[in-house]
Amino acid sequence: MSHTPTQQQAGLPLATPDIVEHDLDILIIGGGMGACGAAYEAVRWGDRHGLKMLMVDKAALERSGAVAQGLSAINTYLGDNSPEDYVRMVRTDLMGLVREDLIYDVGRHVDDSVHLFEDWGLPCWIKGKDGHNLDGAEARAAGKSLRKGDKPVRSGRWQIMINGESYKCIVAEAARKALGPERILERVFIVRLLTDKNDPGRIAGAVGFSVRRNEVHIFRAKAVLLAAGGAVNVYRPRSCGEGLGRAWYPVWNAGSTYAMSAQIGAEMTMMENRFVPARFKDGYGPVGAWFLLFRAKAVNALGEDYCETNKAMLRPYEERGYARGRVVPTCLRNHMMLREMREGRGPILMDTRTALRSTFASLDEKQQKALESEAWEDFLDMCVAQANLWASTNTAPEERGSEIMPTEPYLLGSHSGCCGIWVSGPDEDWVPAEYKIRAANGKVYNRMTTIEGLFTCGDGVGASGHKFSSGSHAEGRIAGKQMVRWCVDHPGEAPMPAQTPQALADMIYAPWHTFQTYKDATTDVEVNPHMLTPRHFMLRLMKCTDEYGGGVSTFYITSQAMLERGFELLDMLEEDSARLAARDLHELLRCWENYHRLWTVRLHMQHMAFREETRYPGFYYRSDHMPLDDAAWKCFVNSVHDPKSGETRLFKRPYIQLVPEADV
Ligand code: SFD
Ligand code: AMP
Repeated sequence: MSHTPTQQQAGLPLATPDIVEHDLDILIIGGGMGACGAAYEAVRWGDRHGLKMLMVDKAALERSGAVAQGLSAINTYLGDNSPEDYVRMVRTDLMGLVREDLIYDVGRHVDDSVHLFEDWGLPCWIKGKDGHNLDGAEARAAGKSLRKGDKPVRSGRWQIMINGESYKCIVAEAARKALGPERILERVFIVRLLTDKNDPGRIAGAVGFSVRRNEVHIFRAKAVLLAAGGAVNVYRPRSCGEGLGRAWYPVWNAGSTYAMSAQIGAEMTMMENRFVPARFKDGYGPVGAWFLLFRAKAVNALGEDYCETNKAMLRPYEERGYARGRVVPTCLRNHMMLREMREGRGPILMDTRTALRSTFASLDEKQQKALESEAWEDFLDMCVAQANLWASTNTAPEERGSEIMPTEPYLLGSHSGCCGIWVSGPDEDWVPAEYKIRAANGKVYNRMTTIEGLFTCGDGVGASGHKFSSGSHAEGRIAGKQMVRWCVDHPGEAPMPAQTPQALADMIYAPWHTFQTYKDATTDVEVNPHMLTPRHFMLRLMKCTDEYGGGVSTFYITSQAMLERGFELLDMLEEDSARLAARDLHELLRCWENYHRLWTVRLHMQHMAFREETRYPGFYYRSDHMPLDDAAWKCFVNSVHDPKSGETRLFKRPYIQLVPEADV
């Protein structure tokens, strides 16, 4: 690492940042579940080869990413289930279009990550002798553990309960211990990936800047893991005004994974997919534990279980083999709820009262109290805002139900959605050639993208949802090991980026220069004809996507004509993005987050325009193509952007079924 002249740290960025250069074998972008898994495994295999590696997170590792606040459940733990059944569940939930090789691969490895979490100190609930639930502390005191084969407390078939307020701290600590502090760089936001000057199909590194000091960092690396999470605040949230910062998924993940990979020409897949979670209204509290653990029902204003009264809405999908067995796809559950809202039978309530009271009937007073605190802990472990909201609105869940609502759309690849980057599957006989990406050396590297040396995991991998926290970690471990293999197979110099460090620094600090140039044109810097603040930019972006790209204001409906108008507005926004201005380092971060949001959500809309059917009713509707059309669209929609011409090409790739049908 070389470090050019030192500058005094300052609140505001100086016009000329220091340029810090790093020469590495492996660069890990992100510090979330996937990245922590990758670091753990890359160190395990890479240290013996003396590989130089660095993890770079825009935030502080201990609390960064989606698991920052903690979680109360691990949603993927197979236990007695088979990886084949896991594939069937994910396939059914995601309307039949998934990469079964990738999902199977996660399924066969994920429990090992959960056992590591437990070893590292994560308290997991375990069934006691009498069938009662032991929380993490009680289980430990009783000498029970998942690794030893004791049975977890399951909220659902795939989900297990944890005392997970400190989940991320525990996973981050293991990554930090593996890497050591000198191989972690926090509070550095990666802006762009860099490809080789002689071969644009090969990764050469990345560039970013410190959000605490005036430094631009240039990383040259042979292998890069891009694990910067999903995209939030790409659609106008239901919350407004001072509540605007509240969202379900992590507000600090701004689509960097999708934008940066697409920009350098990586093949993307299923970017039309999105996730619209049903959540407790305004606080965005999770519903899974209520539905699955407490067996609560959601009802309309008339007290009707709308999943029963609207059963006929599922028939067209059941008839074609969707919504099979016990799994009703998440989008179709929304589909039924949305009908109630549209037809005026809202608000929709989670019937917490009946759920708690019917469970109370079989419990003594102490057990009732324990159950009540479990219900609160579900929020306190992962969504404190919802507990605050319940407390401040005098909500007693045992007395009355609480409103739930479908939220604004999120783009992600690890939860109940599947947009992301097209990657290689494992190099094994059962994986079809169509699912393998062969590198120039003739070898196949699991989880490598179509850009040589660029890997991804978690939210980054497309067509492979329902990994959640544990599966993202396991997938990071798979990618981490493969990156080591890549480096060992490619001795010698790392590829060289085409751009000079100074040109990259100038690009990154451009919004600061814009501010310097125009700040005195008016007396209020926020009202200035020459420039755009990042906040203004984001509001304009979200208004456009919401109104034209199937957001909440149109009940998730869009069409070719609507999308086309949206593209016009987004193109104008992109033109104006050259005038984004940053007053300080914080705003510089916000500017670059917004560039990433714009890229990501436009690609999402381009994919929606290409797929002429409604594959995910309840997530979005193409009003001009309402039915599912298996004959034309039972395939992946992929895209490749050509950085030279600026064109994005969309095309189909075949879906190949690997796991035979059976009821799940
Ligand atoms: O309740 C840059 N998730 C749940 N998983 C479960 O197992 N159980 C649950 O209970 C889950 N639920 C849940 C979940 C998430 C959230 C937010 C809530 C509730 C409220 C999902 C998982 O958390 C999720 O699947 C994984 O965390 C995904 O892992 P990964 O690694 O793909 O993403 P990340 O953890 O968010 O990490 C991203 C990292 O990137 C950094 N970053 N760094 C540098 N430069 C940039 N430009 C960057 N942009 C981002 C971030 O700082 C972070 O470190 S429930 O809903 O079901
Ligand atoms: P959520 O809190 O909605 O993120 O869900 C947590 C887990 O429970 C995920 O694995 C969901 O797929 C699952 N889940 C949530 N609601 C339901 C439901 N009504 N039926 C079946 N599974 C659900």
